[in-house]
Amino acid sequence: MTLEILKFPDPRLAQVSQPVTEFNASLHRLLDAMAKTMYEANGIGLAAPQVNHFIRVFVIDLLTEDGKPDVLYEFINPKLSNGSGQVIYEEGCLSVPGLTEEVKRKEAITVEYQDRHGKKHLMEAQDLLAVAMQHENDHLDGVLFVDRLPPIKRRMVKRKLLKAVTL
Ligand code: QAP
Ligand code: CO
Repeated sequence: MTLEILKFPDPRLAQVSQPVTEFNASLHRLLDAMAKTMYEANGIGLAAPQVNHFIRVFVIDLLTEDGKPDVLYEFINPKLSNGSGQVIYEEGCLSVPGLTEEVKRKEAITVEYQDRHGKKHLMEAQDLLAVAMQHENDHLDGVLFVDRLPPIKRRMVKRKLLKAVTL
């Protein structure tokens, strides 16, 4: 069973998600369904609010060179900190299909998070993993990668996206 992915300009994508308090079977079922949904959509990251669950959860798998599942990361109640350096990646999003734009992010970050059992972890990430974590963490605060573009670019891209919806 895969989940339906909310698409821009759905206002639900702008909601702020709430912390997870219960690490129970329903959380585990959601995590499993999110991974499956991400793999079927050929994504490398998916946040719970993208599938209409407004809790602070996201999954990431950077995939192998031939696009197969590699290491599946599950992050619950993540707190990103100590960002350093800058990188520019061409980002896309399963909620904004067909659009990619260059976004400036921190090159390295530290993240404190819980696993599906509620156990706390600390992780350092660089490059694509760090970028993916920043992109997914933004979803938990109702922020899309298009919101991270410089203002003129952002207006241009949003107009184009809105036009494509009403056609
Ligand atoms: C977020 O993005 C991300 O437009 C995950 O037609 C983006 O999985 C992390 C996708 C950049 C790090 C760097 C987008 C698939 C997937 C599309 C995605 C599409 C098909 C995007
Ligand atoms: Co996204």
